[in-house]
This record gives sequence, structure tokens and C-alpha cells, in this order.
Amino acid sequence: MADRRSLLMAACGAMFGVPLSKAAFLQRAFAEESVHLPFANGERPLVQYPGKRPLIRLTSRPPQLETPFTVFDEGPITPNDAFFVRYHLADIPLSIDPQAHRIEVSGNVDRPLSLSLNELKTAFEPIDVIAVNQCSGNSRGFFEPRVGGGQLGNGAMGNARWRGVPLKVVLDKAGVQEGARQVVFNGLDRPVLPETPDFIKALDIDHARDGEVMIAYAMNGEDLPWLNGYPARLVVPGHYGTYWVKHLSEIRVVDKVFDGFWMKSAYRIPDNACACTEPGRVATSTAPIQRFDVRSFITSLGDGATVTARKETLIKGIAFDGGYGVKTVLVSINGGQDWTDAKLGPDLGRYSFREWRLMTQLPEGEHFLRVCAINAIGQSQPMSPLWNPAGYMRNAVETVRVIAH
Ligand SMILES: Nc1nc2c(c(=O)[nH]1)N[C@H]1C(S)=C(S)[C@@H](COP(=O)(O)O)O[C@H]1N2
Ligand SMILES: [Mo]
Repeated sequence: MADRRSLLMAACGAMFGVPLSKAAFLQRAFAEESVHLPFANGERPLVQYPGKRPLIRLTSRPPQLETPFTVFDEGPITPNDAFFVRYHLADIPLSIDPQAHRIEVSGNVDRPLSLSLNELKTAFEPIDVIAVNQCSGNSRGFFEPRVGGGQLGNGAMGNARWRGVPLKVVLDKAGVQEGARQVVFNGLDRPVLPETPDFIKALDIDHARDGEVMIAYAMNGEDLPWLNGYPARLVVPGHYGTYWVKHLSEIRVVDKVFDGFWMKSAYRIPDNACACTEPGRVATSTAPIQRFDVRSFITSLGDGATVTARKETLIKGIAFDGGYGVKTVLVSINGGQDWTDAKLGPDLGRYSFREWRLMTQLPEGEHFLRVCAINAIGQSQPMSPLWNPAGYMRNAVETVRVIAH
């Protein structure tokens, strides 16, 4: 046990809808209250958009909304109306006719397809997966030194049950031709200025055909919320949200590596084992961002929370990784000196949030609670944050300060 624990501790520190009318959209997007994310310039309005409860607004054009962190304590599934929203281009679709909407499948295929929503829902056997969607820049606001880009707290993530059709089945129906290298995805949103590149993403052909990548049309048993990609979006389990193309309208098979801006220049990470550089340094070479690294959070106690001393206290939270599955969650109540195994909650699948909990007693005074997860292949979280120029993939061991009295 002692050996196992020291091994685990070493791992933890290792370096390794409903149509959205324009009027409703503008009218109902009024500010209600504000929150302060715990970094400089962290003031954000709480704003309610159609289909959403009040969420933390990062930008309004396009809408970028972050989930208030307390939502993650309510259960492992993030409700649709609380799910974060990320767009790059301000010209987002404000009306879509579900009868007329088509997903065109073209390029290096034998039989190009034009799929209606109805066909997608009835002509194929649906699959379900519970999977986390997380923005590459989740937690970017905590980077030190600070980096450019959306200054997000920890709320640009969510976990939902997605239903749809495996991309593989659709590609098989179209008949992928010999020599195919990648599959390219586009949605209905458009840039406002002609010089802004359209948001188009690509997956390698083998990834696209792994049977898990999905064209999803439902989320937690309902149509996709408008702002989360109605009527259909890509779901790429275990992979950063950037690939989860919303309002999906075009699928194109290509015989070379797609070199559009959002693949060639954006969403790239240092091409090394830690995906990191010396703070302030650019990487010598980069690669497209891929799978989530391991993360864990305490959700039951916020920073500065007070608890009763010497009484049973529940410490609870969530953990997830890029799809190998969370194996162990360790909790420290003394700033990282000693670690205890938390009890894991139900396994909802290897792409899902995994709940964990630990009952403990805290002596009077100030305590620094820390949590660290380890996945099935031994990947874990660094004790101190790694840095990269774009502020992606933050996953340092989190600390929550509580006061017991
Ligand atoms: N059409 C479209 N799809 C998109 C984007 C976008 O700008 N346009 N942003 C991507 C990024 S970077 C993220 S993090 C996820 C966020 O998904 P959500 O808005 O449903 O939370 O959508 C992805 N899909
Ligand atoms: Mo993102």
C-alpha cells in the first residue's frame, strides 16, 4: 500500500430545438448579475441566452458563455441549459429549417450524400456515448504569465449523453476512396469579414472511421441546444472541443492533410511530451491539439469555504481524461504532503466525468485541499502548472483553501 501510494504520488507530480429569433436573441441576452473569476480582470456578467440559464459571458459577438462552476457539483451530467458555449465567428445561424437542413458528404467518395435530419435519425442505428466536451483554452485565465485568448475560468467544459450516428457508418455509405487522408468538417456559422477564415476542422481518416466519432443530434435526451450546434454536431470523444463542429453541414473526404487556418495555424500545441514551453517561449515545432490530458476538480467546496472543525466533512468532485479512464483519485487535506484514495462514483464510461468523494475531518484552521487523478495508462497531473503560448490544456493539480472552525 505504501509502495502503491508513493508510486501514485510520483505520478501526480510527474512532468508528464427551438429556432432562435434575432429579436429573442438580442432581447433576452440581458445582463443579470456579475461574477468575479479568480484572476485579474475576471469580472464577468451573468447573462441569459435562449435555451440557457444565466451563464458567465466572455464575449457577446460571437456568444461565448462559461458554466458557473457550482453546476459541476450537481451531478456528473451537465444540464443542457448550463452547458458552455464557444464560437469563433460572429455570423452564427439564427434560423435553421430542420426540414431543409442537409449534411453534404463529398470529396473522395464513390457516392456523395446529402443527408436530411430525418434520414440521419431514421436510416441509421443510433449510438449513445457519455462524453466530456472541453475547450482547449479552458482555465486559460489562470496562466502565469498571462497569455492572449479568451480568459476562461474552469467552466469551459461539460459532460453530456450524446446520441447520433457513427461517422464511420455514414462514410461507409458514401464509400471512402483509396488514398483518403483526412475528413474535413464545416458548419453553418460564417465569418463577418471576408478575410477571416471559415471555421473548418479536420480529422485523420482512421480517427474519423474509429466508430466512436459521431454525428450527434441529441444531447441528454433532447435536441441539441441551439447554441451547442443544433441540429447536428460532431462529437469526438476524448478530444478537445475544437473538433466538435457545430451546426454541421459539410463533410468532405480529402486525399491530403487539410491546411485551413484552424488546423494549420490555430489549435496547435508544442510538439513535445509535455505540450509545454518555457514561459514566454514559442515552440520550435507544433502539432494539432488532440486528446484531453487528465484533470480533477473539487466541486463541493469553493475557495475560501468554511466548514465545521472536527466534524465529518464531505469532499467531492469530478475527474476525467482523454478516454483511457480515470483509475485513481488522490486527495490531500494538507497541501499535498499526504494523499488518500478517494472513493470513485459510478463509471459512466471512459469519456465521462467520474465522480469521486472522500469523508474527512479537518482540525481547526486553514487547510489547502488538493486533488490529483491518475488514468488507466498512468497519466496524471503536474503539481505546478505547465505553460504554452496559446494557454491550452491546463491541468495542474488544483488547490482549494478552506477554513475549519
Ligand atoms: N461551427 C462551429 N463549431 C464549433 C466551434 C465554432 O466556432 N463553430 N467552436 C469549437 C470549439 S473551439 C469548441 S470548444 C466547441 C464548444 O462546444 P459548445 O459550444 O457546444 O460548448 O465547439 C466547437 N465547434
Ligand atoms: Mo475551444
